[in-house]
Order: sequence, then structure tokens, then C-alpha cells
Amino acid sequence: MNEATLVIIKPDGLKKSLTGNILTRLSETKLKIIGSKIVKVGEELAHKHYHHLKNQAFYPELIKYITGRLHGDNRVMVLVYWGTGAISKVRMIAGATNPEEADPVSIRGAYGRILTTGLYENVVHASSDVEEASREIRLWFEPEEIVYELYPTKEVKAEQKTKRVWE
Ligand code: IDP
Ligand code: MG
Repeated sequence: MNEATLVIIKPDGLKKSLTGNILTRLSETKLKIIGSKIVKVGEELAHKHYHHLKNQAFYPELIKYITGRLHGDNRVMVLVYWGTGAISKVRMIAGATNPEEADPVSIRGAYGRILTTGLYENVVHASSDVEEASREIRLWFEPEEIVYELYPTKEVKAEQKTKRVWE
């Protein structure tokens, strides 16, 4: 079944210049990239993305990680991959959550590490099921930033809104 999944190359992936290596590994899936961008991750987005983990002991460290405060660089790369079995194909290449337990040839096995704080610095995020993918893709992307119409949309009038344009 065709499905979409969200991938985030976390701040350690960008800082370590691993973007190319990770995209090359993900291309083994033969899935289509239907959206991609570099995002500056603020607190609000970070909390929304990881809200289901808020009671975990590692949560404050996880928020520091995804907002780039651990690496002094708040950029991540977010991508939407689309195709048959996209969620499991990407999770397979990403590897287990704990980089020490991940298959050494998976992305997390090859490039991840466990910090002395205990946090798993594991280079990539990948949605774990269809519901999570839908929630995450709609959180990180606007409809017009994805080339396929994945989810229902609606039109709203935004006349009062100001936006920044090139001078
Ligand atoms: P996932 O990224 O494999 O889906 P989640 O359970 O959703 O794993 O956790 C989100 C992120 O939180 C992980 O990718 C990892 O960076 C971190 N994390 C998860 N579990 C632990 C843990 O037990 N100790 C330290 N960090 C963890
Ligand atoms: Mg998860």
C-alpha cells in the first residue's frame, strides 16, 4: 500500500555533514521524495513533535537535542517519502532507536551514539505508523509544500495576516 512517512535528519546529522550519506542510504528504498526543506526548530514545534514522550526522564535532553541546543545549530532537514510500505522501509534502514542495539549497517547503527547523559543521539527520526506519519507531516509541512495531495485540505481566508517577502 502506498503511504507517506516523515524523515528528520536531526542536528547531529547536519553538524556531522552526514546529509548526503543519509539520503543515499534512504534512496535504497526506491521511495519518492515528495517534500523536503531545512527547518529552524523552535521550542513549540519540538514540544508538539515529541509531546507523547513528555513524561520520559530523557525528555528535557531530547528537546535540547531536536532544537539544536546540544549542537549549537538549530537546523534539521525534513523530508516526506512516499511509496509502497514507506514507513517500514524507512524504519528498517534507519535502524533501532538505541544506536548501540541498531544493526551496524543501519543509519543509526553506523552514525548514532549514546551521550553520557544517556540520550540516544541517533541522527534521524522516522515516523513509526500511519497515524504518526499523518500527524507529523501535517505538523511540519504546509499542504503546498508537498507535491502530492496526501490529506484533505480546506481553504481559509487569511486577509489579516502579514507575511515576510523579499525586499
Ligand atoms: P524512535 O525515534 O525510534 O521512533 P521514540 O521512542 O519515538 O523512538 O523516541 C524519540 C527519540 O527519543 C529517539 O529517536 C531518541 O533520540 C530518544 N530516545 C528514545 N528512547 C530513549 C531512551 O530510552 N533513552 C534516551 N533517549 C531515548
Ligand atoms: Mg518515535
